Amino acid sequence: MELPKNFLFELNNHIATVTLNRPKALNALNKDVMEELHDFFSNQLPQMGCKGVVLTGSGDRAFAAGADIKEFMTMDRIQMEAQSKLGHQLMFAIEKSPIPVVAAIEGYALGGGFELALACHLRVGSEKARMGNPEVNLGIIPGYGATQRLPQLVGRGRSLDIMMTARMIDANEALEWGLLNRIAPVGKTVSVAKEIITLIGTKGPMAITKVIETVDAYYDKNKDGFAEEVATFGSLSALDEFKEGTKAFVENRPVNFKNQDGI
Ligand code: DAK
Repeated sequence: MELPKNFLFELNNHIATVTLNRPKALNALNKDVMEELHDFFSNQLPQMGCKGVVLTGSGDRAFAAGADIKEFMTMDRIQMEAQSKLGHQLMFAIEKSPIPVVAAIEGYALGGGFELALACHLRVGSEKARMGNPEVNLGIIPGYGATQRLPQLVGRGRSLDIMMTARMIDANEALEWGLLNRIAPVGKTVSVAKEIITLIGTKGPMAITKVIETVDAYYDKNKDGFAEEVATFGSLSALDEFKEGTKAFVENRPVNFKNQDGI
C-alpha cells in the first residue's frame, strides 16, 4: 500500500492503526483526509488481511473536533453537497467494514468527529474524553449520520438532549449511556483498543464479520433481521471455521482458526 498523505498509518501484529494528524486544528476533518480515509476503508483495508483497525487522533487534545469549519466557509452549495455525499460514503464504509473498527478517543470527539466515532463498531474513551454534537451552535444539524446512528446507541431522548443542547458529555456519562464501550486512562486508549481487537482476533473471523452484518440488519429497514440470522447461521455451519471451532471444543484443545474461508 502507498503511504497515506493525510493520516498516519501503522500495521503491527495484524492490527492497523489509522491516526488523524492535524493536531493544531484538533484533527478537524477536511476534504482531503475524508477522501483518503474513504479510499482506505473501501479499497485498501479489505486487501490487508488484518484483524481490526484502531482509529484515533494525534495529540492528547482531540480525536477530532468536528468537520473543518474553516474549510466549510470556503465551499459553495455544490461543493457542500459533494462533501455531504463523501461524508456519508466514508461513514458507511467504516460501519460496513468486515473487520472491527475501534475508535480510540483522547479528548474531544465533536460534530463530524463524533459522527466518525459513532460509525466505528466500538469506542474506547480516555477519562478526559468529551463528546457531543454542537452543530446547532453553528445553525446546522449533524450531517454525517449522527441523527440516525446516535439514537441506535443511546435512544431518542438522550440523542435529542445531546443535539439540542449542544452540551459535551464526559467519559463517565458516555459509558453509562453505552456510547463508550470502555474507559481507559489518559494516553492508553490505543493500547486498550488493540487489546480488544486482539481478543476478537482469537475468534472465528467469518463469525465476527457475520456478527457485524447481522446486528446491522436490525437497523436496515429493507431487511428482516431474524431471517438474516437464520440464513447466516446456516451458511456459517457449512464452513471450515465452524468445523474447527466445534472439533477443538470436543478434543479439548485450543482452537486454531486460520481464516480458511476468507473474509
Ligand atoms: N474546524 C476547524 N478548526 C478547528 C475546529 C473545527 N471544527 N475545532 C478547532 N479548530 C481549531 C481552532 O480554530 C484553533 O485553531 P487556531 O486558532 O489555533 O488556528 C485550534 O483548532 C485549537 O482550537 P481552540 O483554540 O478553539 O481550542 P480550545 O481548547 O480553546 O477549544 C474546542 C477547544 C473543541 C472547545 C473548540 O475548538 C471548539 O469549540 N471547536 C469547534 C467544535 C465544533 O463546533 N465542532 C463541530 C463542528 S460542526 C455536513 C456534514 C457534517 C457537518 C456539517 C455539515 N454536511 C452534510 C455538509 C458537521 C459539522 C461539524 O462537525
